[in-house]
Amino acid sequence: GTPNQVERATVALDAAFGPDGDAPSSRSTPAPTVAVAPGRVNLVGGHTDYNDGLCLPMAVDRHVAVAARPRSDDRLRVRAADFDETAELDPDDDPGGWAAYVAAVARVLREDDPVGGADLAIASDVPTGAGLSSSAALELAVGRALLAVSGRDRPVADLALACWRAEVEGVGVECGILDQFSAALCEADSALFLDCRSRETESVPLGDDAGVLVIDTGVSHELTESGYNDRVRECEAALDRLREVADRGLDSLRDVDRALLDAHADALESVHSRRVRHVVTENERVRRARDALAAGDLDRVGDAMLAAHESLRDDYEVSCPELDAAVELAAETPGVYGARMTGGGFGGSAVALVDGDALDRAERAIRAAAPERVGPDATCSPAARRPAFDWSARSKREPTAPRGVS
Ligand code: GAF
Repeated sequence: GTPNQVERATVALDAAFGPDGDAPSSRSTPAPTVAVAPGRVNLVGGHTDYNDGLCLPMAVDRHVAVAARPRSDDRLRVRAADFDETAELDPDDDPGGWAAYVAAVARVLREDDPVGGADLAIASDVPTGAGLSSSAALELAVGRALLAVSGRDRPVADLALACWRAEVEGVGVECGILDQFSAALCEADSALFLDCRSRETESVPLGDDAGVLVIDTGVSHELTESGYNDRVRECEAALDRLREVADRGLDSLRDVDRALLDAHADALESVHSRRVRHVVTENERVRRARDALAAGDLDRVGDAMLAAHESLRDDYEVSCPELDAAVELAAETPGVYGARMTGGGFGGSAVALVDGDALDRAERAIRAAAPERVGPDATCSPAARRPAFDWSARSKREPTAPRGVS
């Protein structure tokens, strides 16, 4: 759980750098600042974000915690408790691995804020490569910690954008803003309707009847090595072609609707027309799911999720046999309204919307069948129980920079 990550990060900070950091011994040691950010699942709205589209993510009850103390110099020392590694980072270098995210966030923040040196320790229970956005959770928690120890403040959406830039420019994944906005803005027990063009958000409560399960296929996905950037390129190529043939201005695929696609599908390479069809229909599904969730119509949300999976599998081609098997297994489990792959795809996790009363039974049934049906390392767990540690309430009270918990 999260309190555990906060504790682990705090202990790791003192173990790695000493309780005094670089403070003169005559001064009493300040309690460390601890910043926290969650992983996410996306209920609907896959691969829409970099097309200025719509998404409906929710936070999972798994978090990255970063404990931090300011330094009197500019040095950035970081302990990663989960990897048993300690590094001193130069934000202008790319250290690779987990440290690249930390360095990139520090570099981007320092462009606008005099963010000073710090000793940091990271502890996380967001699995990596599982499609739960561990990297964005890391970026947000590091960003919050660095701002807080430097006494700086930023509106939370600005911090999310800075972390998105860190990912794109520092790590080289041409992603959209979904993951960073999810880690920054999702509230407990709610989905977040996110318009990636206007960057407007709206919390949509899940309601007491809904439960959510994560089925981790155990097949690791690595965005930097997957076909992710290929899909970004394909969308750009399709948009360029549509601009040539359509008689109206198109800023992004968000501006394409079914009528326009139908009118010009023949002008596109067939693979590009399928990619666009996914984006167009997925934006429609997000609206439908948002409205259905707000109305408590979980059947309709589940239908949108199942249709989204088919579209991601067939039109967008970012699924894999294990994800398809996970969705199929979930869909035939009593109490499940719908399921789909979540995250970038090519491995990682599926998400299932489940009748709250049937959640435990469905979890047990899926977990028991998953190793045989999905893959030897497949697991199933609830996305969120009411979190014992309410990070979202903290971030609502302190919208720009959560402070230490101790
Ligand atoms: C990954 C990316 F990082 C997100 O920006 C988003 O595109 C997602 O895949 C697919 O919806 O998580």
